[in-house]
Amino acid sequence: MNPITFDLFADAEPQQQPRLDRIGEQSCVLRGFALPWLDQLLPALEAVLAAAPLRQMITPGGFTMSVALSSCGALGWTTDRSGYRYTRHDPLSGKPWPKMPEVFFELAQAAAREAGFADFVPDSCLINRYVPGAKMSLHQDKDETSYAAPIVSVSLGLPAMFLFGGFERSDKSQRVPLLHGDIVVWGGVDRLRYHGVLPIKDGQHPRLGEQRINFTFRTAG
Ligand code: MD3
Ligand code: FE
Repeated sequence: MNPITFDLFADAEPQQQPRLDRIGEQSCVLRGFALPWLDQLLPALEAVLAAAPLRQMITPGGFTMSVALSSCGALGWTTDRSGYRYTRHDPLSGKPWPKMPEVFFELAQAAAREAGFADFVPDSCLINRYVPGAKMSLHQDKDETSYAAPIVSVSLGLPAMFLFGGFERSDKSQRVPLLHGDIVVWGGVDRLRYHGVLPIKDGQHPRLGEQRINFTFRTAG
């Protein structure tokens, strides 16, 4: 072979983003992982939201969350003046939360496996809807029965700046940009880190319009 024309990187596609970005010891972003699933995911999302509409909930402190929420799966997360909890019924309708669509479950399990967590069995999918200006303040997710399982989060629509903090509220946060189709998996030692989302910037997403949708899959019960 002619050493001058030999290209060491011929197959490496260096202009493409790395598929897996590690953001913590047991956390990573799977860039674009949800994109091939979208045509199945979006109709399933519509069906869930028709049965359990998005609604803005009240925190125990009396503030209305800027993010609108719904859930599917056996358990759904809710908050009101009396506290945070997982329930088997949607308090709006009094009916059980919609069943978790198979495509949701399969995607969450495939992403967890890709991140090194075999046999993730989520029983809850929280659906968060952010419009421009909506945010989520720094918090920990501590309402689940066990912290052994990871959490899988799917970002769709407008971009977000995710804050990935430490184990005390005052610890410095890392900023992680999350784009349409990205999936983040958090587990093990990173499971109880503080985290949040900066206010969403104005914009129009070609597929989802003026919003960001986030699915958060958990083993809650
Ligand atoms: C990081 N949602 O619903 S992804 C939440 O984008 C929530 O809507 C954000 O925080 C969103 O509770 C962030 C989910 C997430 C969940 C658990 C975590 C991020 C995490 C646990 C540890 C570190
Ligand atoms: Fe959270």
